Amino acid sequence: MRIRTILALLLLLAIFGMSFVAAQEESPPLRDLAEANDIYIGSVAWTQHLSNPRLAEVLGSEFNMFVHEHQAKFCMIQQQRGVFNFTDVDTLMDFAAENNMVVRGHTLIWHSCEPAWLSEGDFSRDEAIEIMRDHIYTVVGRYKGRIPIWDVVNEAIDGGTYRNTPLLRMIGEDYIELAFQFAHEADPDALLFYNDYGAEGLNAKSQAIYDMVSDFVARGVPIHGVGLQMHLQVGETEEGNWLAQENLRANMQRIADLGLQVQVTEMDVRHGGTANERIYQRQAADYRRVLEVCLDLEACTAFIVWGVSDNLSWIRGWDGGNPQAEPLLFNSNFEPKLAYFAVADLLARRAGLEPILSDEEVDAFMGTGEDTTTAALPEPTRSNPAQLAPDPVAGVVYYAPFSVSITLDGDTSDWENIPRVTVDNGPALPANSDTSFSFAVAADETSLYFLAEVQDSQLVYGLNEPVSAWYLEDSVEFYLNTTGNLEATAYESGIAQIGILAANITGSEPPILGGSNSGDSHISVFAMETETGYLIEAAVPLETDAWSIQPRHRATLGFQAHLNSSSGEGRDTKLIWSSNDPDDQSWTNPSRFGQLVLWYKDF
Ligand code: 9MR
Repeated sequence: MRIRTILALLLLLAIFGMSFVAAQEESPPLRDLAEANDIYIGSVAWTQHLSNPRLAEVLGSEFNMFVHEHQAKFCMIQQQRGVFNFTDVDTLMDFAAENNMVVRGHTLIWHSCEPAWLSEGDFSRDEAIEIMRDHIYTVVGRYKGRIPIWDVVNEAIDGGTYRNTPLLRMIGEDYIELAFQFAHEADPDALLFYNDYGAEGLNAKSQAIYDMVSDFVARGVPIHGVGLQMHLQVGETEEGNWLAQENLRANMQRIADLGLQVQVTEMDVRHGGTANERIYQRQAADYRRVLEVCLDLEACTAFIVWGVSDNLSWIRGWDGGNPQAEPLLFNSNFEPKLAYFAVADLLARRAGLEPILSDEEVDAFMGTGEDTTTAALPEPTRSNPAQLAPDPVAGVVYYAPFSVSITLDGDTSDWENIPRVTVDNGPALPANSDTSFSFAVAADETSLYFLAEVQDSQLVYGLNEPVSAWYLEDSVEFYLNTTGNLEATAYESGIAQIGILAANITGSEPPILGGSNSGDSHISVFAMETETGYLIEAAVPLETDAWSIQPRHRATLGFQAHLNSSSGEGRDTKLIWSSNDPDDQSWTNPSRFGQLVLWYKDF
């Protein structure tokens, strides 16, 4: 069925107040299409959801894999030590069996759902191991042969290291492999997965997971797969982003190369505010791009969405979520959305079946679209192999390596091999050509770091009132747009012009700053005079009230660097990095910035 027909039908039904006749009736259910591709398509529920007949019908007819959304977790099954309650899990198992769905067990060990008696208890290593063994043996043993796949350990890595969980503190890092060992002993035929979020592409977290599971494989710890949760923000898979297909593919491929399976275990695509047509389109494209990478890879064996209909999504109740979010394949009336058809159509095409959408309909949401924020850039290259990120593209993009930790101390040896850009051009050039600056940017898991080395034969600072006239004297400006909308033409929260005055040479605390929203940056500054001018090192937290910058490969920010210099009275020099800002408009128009792209240094 064509989208236009569906929309017309929806409109008619809305007008006449009739109940919706599922538009998917004319295309095969997702589960048939998935089977034709030899892959599972799954979704989740709580027992209470099943009392809604519409939900039960959609879940049972569209999906061939079932996951307990919450009720098979440790804190739900063993609320008191030694007292196991399987009522809810059994209800869900019966539903799955009646609907001929394969069950994926979720999850045995997860720090977020440990009963208080365990997480707050004071157990020795041996006691904690015994508790873990007992829980895993009892749960896995009970469903032996009926739950063929388990998420054994969930979310045990945080950033690039082991998460500090109660079991880690009681047992040590080997609690993870012990859990796999016990699950294997309880059901030697079950496939055992490690599952996590925020590690779908290439970043420190996915590297830590890769290192851990490689080590398990090498040492014969029984592990069979890695679950990539895939809780996405709309647009995260778009070209140039950290989850663009090439990055997702690279991560999945390296896991597959270890002989492990990969499953997309909890996909949803959230968005801010109220959804609109464009959000539905970009969301459909995100679903389709992830599914496409999965279908390309034989090792990717399941594609699971975290909920059936938008109203039941966990995102609506989550603190960091959105009560209006529509992140799933079905809307709150259980009607299939564009994302549903994007998924169904790809499954149909890949199985050689009749397409469900026309090529034009697919192009309409997959097309790069007029509001994508990244312009076409040349393929990143590195002229110096030791350099930690690709060469900057003059005036357009700066690739900032991470994780590189920098100390703000005036010693620039920690900036070695970080790309350096010299800026000696701009709308007001120094009369005696004595002024220029070079800058560099890097990141670690907590901060963005900036270096500016200014050549200037005459330092002028401390003359002007910082709030209104700061830019009339010697100062460096770094600009950031963290909103994801690089086309923004006005300042708003998340966009900052951070003017760092040479006056900081005096060691002022807090630093002397100027510029729109500069206070939002919570920047730390070290400044000192040098033989040829002055130097500034600065750090901006990745998490502030105004922004949350993800330290991920290819995360893209708007970025600009300026220099103001004075030889006595007022500013006589203005140097600008971004070639999109020849006439000094960045202070009022952030669309004039260039781009800062974070680059995972091992990539
Ligand atoms: O969707 C689940 C929600 O119903 C539960 O209340 C919540 C409890 O913390 O867990 C949610 O599912 C999580 C999953 O188990 C692990 N990955 C993140 C999911 C969303 O929080």
